[in-house]
Amino acid sequence: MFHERTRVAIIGAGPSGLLLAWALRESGIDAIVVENRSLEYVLARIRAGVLEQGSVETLTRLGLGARLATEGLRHDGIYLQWGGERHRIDFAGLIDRTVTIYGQQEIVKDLVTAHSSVGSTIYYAAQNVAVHDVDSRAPLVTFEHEGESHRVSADFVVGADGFHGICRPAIPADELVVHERTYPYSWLGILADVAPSTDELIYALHEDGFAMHSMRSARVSRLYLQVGPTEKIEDWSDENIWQALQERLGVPGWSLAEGPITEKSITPMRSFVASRLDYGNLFLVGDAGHIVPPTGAKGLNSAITDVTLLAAGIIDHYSGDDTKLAGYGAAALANQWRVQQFSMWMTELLHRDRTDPRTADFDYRSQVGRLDYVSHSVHAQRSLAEQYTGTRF
Ligand code: RFL
Ligand code: PHB
Repeated sequence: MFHERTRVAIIGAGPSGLLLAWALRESGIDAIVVENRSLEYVLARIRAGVLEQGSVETLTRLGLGARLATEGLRHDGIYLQWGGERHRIDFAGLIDRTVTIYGQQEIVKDLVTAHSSVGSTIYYAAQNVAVHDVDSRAPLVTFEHEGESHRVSADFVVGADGFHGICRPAIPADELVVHERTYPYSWLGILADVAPSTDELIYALHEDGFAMHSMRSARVSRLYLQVGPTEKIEDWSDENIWQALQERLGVPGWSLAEGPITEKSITPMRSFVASRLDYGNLFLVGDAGHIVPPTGAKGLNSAITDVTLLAAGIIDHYSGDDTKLAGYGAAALANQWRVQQFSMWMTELLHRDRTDPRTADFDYRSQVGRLDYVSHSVHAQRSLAEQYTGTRF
């Protein structure tokens, strides 16, 4: 049995866990990170792409902004598209704020590089990870690593272990309420080796369903299609994917360049919020505590907000002030509900819901009415711009 002691034991080496460990380390607070997947798996996971301006500022402040500054693509706006027309929402012109396109796996790579340069303790491919006594003053994490049993005692345990992790279930069921909603559609996402056919992201509502054109670099495109909730990726040939993208993203005088698809997967759409993000000395950050449908690009960004709030609370705790730590759950949830309503709004604005044939047509026409309103009202555009680029209240 290998016994270690640390101030903060972090479960999960996704962006939330690695960023929290880094932010704490910058303030001289030691942490141990325990991850059940291999480093290769963690580095290969393709997910988010849009960073709010505040997230870029946070990463830069923590010394993680070098590659982000040179390789990130700053976007001053997005396009909304419906009825064969494309309309630009000019964030920079409206509210002087921007977003940056930088893949989540690039952030994870930067964090892994930063941690390995200072020798942080991160256990990858840990097995049977379990948390114990989180409601006591002496919480404990146990796991197996390379055939050895480990026991880590800590002041705090942080669940940064994503939606399917073990930390949220460590809160007794009668202490936690789950607020959730599923949507009757999923996203089929692809990465393709082809230069993007657009300078900024296109979000399109089409009679056949939602489609989006995003990107990762000047040579790699990221595209999404709304598909049915039970569809399987095997049922979608590359040819059918491109055909649907051409159909839904097409506008007169513009064409979508195709290229080899290097990754494809289907993600269900879900909204989920745990009623509490703290329990005793256990704290939840990121997807462990909440999930948004990806339409508003908020999952990673709100995880970064959680980490910023929790890091400030833990740092103050070690200076003798527990005010921020005691307020962590309430502050993170307040931000989360703002993010939830925006993500739901964007999702329902842009997806086709044909579940009920009696309302499907009405719903579609009112979505078009809403988009038409946004395209004409500078107030609506400012509100969209403010929420998309990130509110920091
Ligand atoms: P993660 O990334 O799920 O990481 C959790 C880590 O915990 C590990 N783990 C465990 N470790 C130890 N023991 C256990 N028992 C464990 N169980 C799990 C996992 O292996 C993993 O390494 O959660 P985290 O760090 O909170 O990060 C959250 C983000 O990943 C997520 O919110 C975003 O990817 C959501 N998202 C987007 N967010 C944005 O802000 N902007 C976007 O443009 C955006 N696009 C997206 C997205 C998510 C998507 N998918 C696939 C869900 C697009 C898509 C398609
Ligand atoms: C992405 O590039 O993966 C992406 C962009 C915007 C979203 C969701 C995902 O709303």
